Amino acid sequence: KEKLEDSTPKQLSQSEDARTGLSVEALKKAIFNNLFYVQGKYPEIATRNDYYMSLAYAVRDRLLQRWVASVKQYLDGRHRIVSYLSAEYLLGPHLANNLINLGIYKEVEQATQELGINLQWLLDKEVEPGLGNGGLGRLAACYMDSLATLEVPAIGYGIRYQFGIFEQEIRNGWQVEDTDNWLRRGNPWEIARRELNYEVKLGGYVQHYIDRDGKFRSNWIPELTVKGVAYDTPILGYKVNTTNTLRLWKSEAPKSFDFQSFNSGNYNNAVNQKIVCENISKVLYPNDETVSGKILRLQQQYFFVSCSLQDMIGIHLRQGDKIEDFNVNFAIQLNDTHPAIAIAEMMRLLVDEYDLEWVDAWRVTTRTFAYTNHTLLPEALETWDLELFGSVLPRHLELIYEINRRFLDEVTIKVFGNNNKINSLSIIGEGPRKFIKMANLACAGSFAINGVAALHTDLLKSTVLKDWYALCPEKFSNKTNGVTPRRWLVLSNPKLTSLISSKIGESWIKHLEELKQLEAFADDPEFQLAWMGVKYEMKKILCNRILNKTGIKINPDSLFDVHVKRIHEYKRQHLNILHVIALYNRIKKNPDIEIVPRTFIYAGKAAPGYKMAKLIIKLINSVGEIVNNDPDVRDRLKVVFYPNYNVSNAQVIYPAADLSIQISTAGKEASGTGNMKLSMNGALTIGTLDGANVEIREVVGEENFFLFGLTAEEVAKKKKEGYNPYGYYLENEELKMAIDQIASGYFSHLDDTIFKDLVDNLLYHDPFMVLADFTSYVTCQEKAALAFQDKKSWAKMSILNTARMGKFSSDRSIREYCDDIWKVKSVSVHLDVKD
Ligand code: CRA
Repeated sequence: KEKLEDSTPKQLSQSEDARTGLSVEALKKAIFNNLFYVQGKYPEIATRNDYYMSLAYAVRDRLLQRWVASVKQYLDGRHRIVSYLSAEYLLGPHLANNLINLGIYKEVEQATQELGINLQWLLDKEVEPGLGNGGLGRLAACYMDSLATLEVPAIGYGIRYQFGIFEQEIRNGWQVEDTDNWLRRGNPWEIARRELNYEVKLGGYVQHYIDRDGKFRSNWIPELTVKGVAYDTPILGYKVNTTNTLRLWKSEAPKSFDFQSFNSGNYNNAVNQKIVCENISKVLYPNDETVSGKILRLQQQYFFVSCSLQDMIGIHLRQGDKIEDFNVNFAIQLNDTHPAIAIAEMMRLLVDEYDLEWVDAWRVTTRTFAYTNHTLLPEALETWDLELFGSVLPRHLELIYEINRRFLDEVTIKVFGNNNKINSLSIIGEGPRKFIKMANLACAGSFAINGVAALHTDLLKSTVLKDWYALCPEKFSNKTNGVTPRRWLVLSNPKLTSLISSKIGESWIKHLEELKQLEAFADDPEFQLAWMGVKYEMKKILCNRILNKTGIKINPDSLFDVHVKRIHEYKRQHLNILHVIALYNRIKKNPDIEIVPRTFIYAGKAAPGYKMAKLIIKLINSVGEIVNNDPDVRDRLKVVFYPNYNVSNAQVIYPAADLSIQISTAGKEASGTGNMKLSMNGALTIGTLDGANVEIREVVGEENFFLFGLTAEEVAKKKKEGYNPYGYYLENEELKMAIDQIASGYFSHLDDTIFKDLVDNLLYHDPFMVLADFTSYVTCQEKAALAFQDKKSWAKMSILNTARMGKFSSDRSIREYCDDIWKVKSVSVHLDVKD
């Protein structure tokens, strides 16, 4: 009886309650209790990790209270739910974000201080979950934040990788990868729901038979069955009670041992099976925008999709609703084609397991799914060798054939006689080996298709998905990406946040368009001074970090030229380094030249198998070694490669940037999101008309944006006409000298072999038109340097950049998805008990 009373609402309602209270006293009590009862320690012997865990559990308790209320309300009220299917979630550290969203950052700061510990010291202890490669995974994380903040009932589904994106070290200028053992000290933010598990079949064959009612049936006899166990992480919205679920699946063997093998003495076999099953969720594929075509990857995709669909159907049926009405309760968004197998899996579940007729099943499926395309790069468009696919998913292969047959029957009527069109729309690709085109499966099975920036959507319609657009224009729309201002301003730039709020109040944090009010202060000298003062402080913090990490001392007064993102030829980190070399040569030619001091800050990971990207990292570091140590340079130029770019590091880098480098070849970067985060933090952009840059320039104004380079149209035209990079090399003396130096070993201790592949590629192929854009880039950079010298006008441009970034809040993106695609409404969540 006593126990029951302990958990009555009466207890919960006290603001001093150690489990739910938000006062400093309650929080202190909670941390202390957890140190004792969760960590089993007392202050004298507690480690920093013990304190981190104690605080994290204290915060989690507060989330759980809101989470339970949210789930209950969603189910009781029978609300429509958005389900986001994504193979990646690049979440970043949870603790500080949860403190901000709970609105208790200050209270916790005080509580920890009174306990004699420094909050920052604990925050730094958190190992971030790096369950994504880059933009796509981070976008999923921003969208989870916005969904909760906008009080939209939503579940994020994905994979609980035991090892996330590798950790990058730089040794002798080269990238070296280390495994990311993020779970080694446990994860206080997740709750393992052992009871919530599903079986997933893999491999084997399909039997066909006619049942007693004369119905044609298929029976999939798998070679292997794995079990997916749910691990839930609560995702709290900003200053609301809504707490949604991020449900990640871990793969396990259905029984720890295969008893048959075990009993017959085949111990190895039994243990092997366990390993094979656990391998599925073991590690994230570290490729951004390239597909690997490996069996394990297909198994990963199918594994998480199957668990997620079974889970959703379970939720749906438990509400007492008919399976035919699944699409009334759920809208499923496919984050690129990685989860597109869901379309075939949905058909399998409906037809094989729930006995629906094909047409009924297809109606439900095509009213459920919507597909976001994130790239135009051909190497990122997923296809599976048909034989490989059939060996993993034999039943799905049959289903895809049937989907395709029926679909092509329909299409043939519309585009009669046009075989090229039919081939391009077919889900099965013909060739020496047949293959399955996942983008086509996604398009055929979805009611909505969207790109991630205006230019990207236009290019989708006119190139990669041209025939789809002609076939079903009504499915297409644009949803320009956005980022959450909670993490990317409030959390990473608290000083700028206070400065902004001191002028316009705090409601901009939820309504980013309100930043517009800052325009009124753009000319105010006092505000400009304060604004640039914050920037300077953030630059000094970054200086210290860089000194600690790389040993390089940089000058906070110099222009911080920031190029941070995955390393890829299309993102053209090498164009930037050619500019560095050109400036260096100007100094060497005339050591007394007037030049704006600059620090070039690079960061980003290269896919471990991407040779050219790794070579670009080596080149950056090699140029840095020469430039940073040349006495003639007199510290006016510094090149830094900040190792292991991840969410935590990004949070320190963005606020310190002066110039945001967004120089991808036009037409290649679908959107970009770092461009938005940098501009929000008051950096000015130098960029091409690519991805969301186009829209950023539109809102900040062309006078506050440094534009250069070929347009997407010009790039396409040049390519068609036959592009000759060598001509550009001969034409521009600075370019020629820079390339000659790289080739001759000027930056590599006279080793003229290291960069040969890179140089040859630029001179004779240059698929991303680095040389064509060089002159225009260098000239534009001169303009930027000149502008930087005029402190007042720079401050004004910087303020206007931030002031006009309202559009790029992920809240705006999510609102558009909700209204145009998902047709879902928000639900405000109330706690049963009032504080
Ligand atoms: N690599 C695009 O390249 C875009 C993000 C999120 C990417 C970025 O320009 O901002 O998606 N594409 O929409 C991708 O992952 C599979 O394609 C990315 O992160």
